[in-house]
Amino acid sequence: MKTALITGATSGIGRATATYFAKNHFRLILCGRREERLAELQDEFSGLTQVHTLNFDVRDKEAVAEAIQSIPDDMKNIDILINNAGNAHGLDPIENGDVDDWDAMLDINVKGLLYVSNEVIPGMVERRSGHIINIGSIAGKEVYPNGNVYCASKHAVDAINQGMRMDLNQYGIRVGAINPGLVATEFSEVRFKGDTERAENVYKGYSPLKAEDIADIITFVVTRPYHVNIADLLVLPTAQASATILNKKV
Ligand code: NDP
Ligand code: 8X3
Repeated sequence: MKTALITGATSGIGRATATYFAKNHFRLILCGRREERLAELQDEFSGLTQVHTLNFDVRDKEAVAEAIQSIPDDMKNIDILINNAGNAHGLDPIENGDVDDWDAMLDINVKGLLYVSNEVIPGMVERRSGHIINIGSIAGKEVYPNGNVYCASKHAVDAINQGMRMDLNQYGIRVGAINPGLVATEFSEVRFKGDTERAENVYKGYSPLKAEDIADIITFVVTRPYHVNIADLLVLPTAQASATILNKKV
């Protein structure tokens, strides 16, 4: 049975992916900062599969290392890494940007992804086996007004995904990105710092993707035969034609 480590498993896409993986009886290492949610997930999935939870902030290099090195021996060999933890912080024109928001996005979405990967990749290289899925975004393919630093962070994920694939190919490790458009999760709540009304408005008047849509696709990607690597996938709600073109009537 495969072992999967999912960052950002406490909400949205990560949580839905954990649910899909548990139903497929993958052994799960679930990560996030909200301990009570990790405990809930452990309870929820324990009848289906073996679950280990890790509570750390991906920004903290030492905490990332300590947490991943603490994984019990019987779950240490990670077959699948889902680099999902991330968020947008703010939606402001560059001249009004909040430097703390910029730090958060670059530290979490880019450096956090690298810190986690840095702890997991050596084992995959040693075993000449593994599959890494990086969760990018349409914001990693296009830039939209006021998206500046969030888009930069996701363009970095796109570049890292390509670079990882090239470097790890010689070890037989598969690497691919899933780049969603708008998905209704806690993403907008976080982006707008708890302004629920503004967050809900993002998804009003059309059908956004659900976290489960992306989880279903991730499950498809990681269950392909070994010779198939889905390297880069853009997934939009039907109502969305690009980062900036949204048909609110659908
Ligand atoms: P959610 O806000 O619902 O989930 C974000 C997850 O990331 C949470 O589990 C959160 O856990 C975790 N996380 C955030 N910051 C940290 C941190 N510093 N350390 C550890 N974990 C952290 O958003 P989504 O599910 O939508 O987002 C998941 C990924 O999908 C992100 O990379 C996002 O950029 C990407 N994405 C989202 C889209 C959308 O429209 N929703 C579209 C395209 C891409 P906790 O708070 O417990 O630490
Ligand atoms: C999340 C989707 O369009 O808000 O990456 O950037 S978007």
